[in-house]
Amino acid sequence: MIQYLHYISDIHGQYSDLLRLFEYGGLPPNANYLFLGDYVDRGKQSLETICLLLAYNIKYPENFFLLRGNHECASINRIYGFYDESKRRFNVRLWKAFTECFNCLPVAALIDEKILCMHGGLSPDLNNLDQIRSLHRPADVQDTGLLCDLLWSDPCKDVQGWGMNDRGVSFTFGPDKVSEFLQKYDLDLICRAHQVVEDGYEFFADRQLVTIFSAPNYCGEFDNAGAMMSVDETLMCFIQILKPADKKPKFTLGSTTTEKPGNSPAGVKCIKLLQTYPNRLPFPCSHSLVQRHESAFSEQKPEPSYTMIELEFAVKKRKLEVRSSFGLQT
Ligand SMILES: [Mn+2]
Repeated sequence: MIQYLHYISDIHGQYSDLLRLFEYGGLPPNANYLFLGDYVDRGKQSLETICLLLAYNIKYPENFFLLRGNHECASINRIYGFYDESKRRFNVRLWKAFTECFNCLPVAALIDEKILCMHGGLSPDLNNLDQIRSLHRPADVQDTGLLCDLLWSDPCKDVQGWGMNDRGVSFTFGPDKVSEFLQKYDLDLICRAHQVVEDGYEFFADRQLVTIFSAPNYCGEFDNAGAMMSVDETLMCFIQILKPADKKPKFTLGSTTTEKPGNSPAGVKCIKLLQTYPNRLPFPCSHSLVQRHESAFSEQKPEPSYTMIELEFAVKKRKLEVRSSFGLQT
């Protein structure tokens, strides 16, 4: 039986889309998940989103992992929606409790010693993976430095080495930096999030880096697809794409498939968070929330307004095979 680890990123409070992704990937502990951050802000249901994810993380600590995104930071989610939602629906104290929790989240993970995962990207200050392991927590995200870059930086194909970042925070890095980094640490792939990409996924630097963005129709302002990447024990990657159904496909190549990986226990041999969770992460929610959300999940069936596309690629050979597609990037 093929077993998978699913990567999801950037839910941004789009709770019903999160439920839809669970419907395709399967629920823990029958499926394994690594989330790449940005759970809150922008969307309408940041609280449902982060509570369900934290509850699963507590209930299934061997199968369900959450990394920190740049929105898991008080100075950001004070402005972009999470604070307002917390205050409107509960109180400011709850928002502060989440801030304490976010300040403890790990920021990077290593899969089978070959795939390095983080929300943003590389940092000019990163010279040794032990630097990530020894980042002090709880930590607020500063305007510069290693933690900031891991959460904020972006790849840029027009850059050689390090460049300015239009966000006004951190840097951009070129394909040369990705190659150099992978070679130095004997890694095969960097898997990151942080940027809206049209198809929900986008390769960079000859498939040495992949961006995954899982919120389809981001903010209701983009008509992007949302993607979930799944990796099996041979590090074969499968990308499933949620395409908004009202968006007319550019090309129709055969039928879409609803065959789904998942529904099986751990296949990836070793998921190592570069930082472990503290013994008592100050979670402002409890196990009972899982039960509440699990019943909510069975009641709130997502509407079938999305189509699913699947493709696969071998990390090592960087080979991409499109199993059925609407004319996507290959
Ligand atoms: Mn982000």
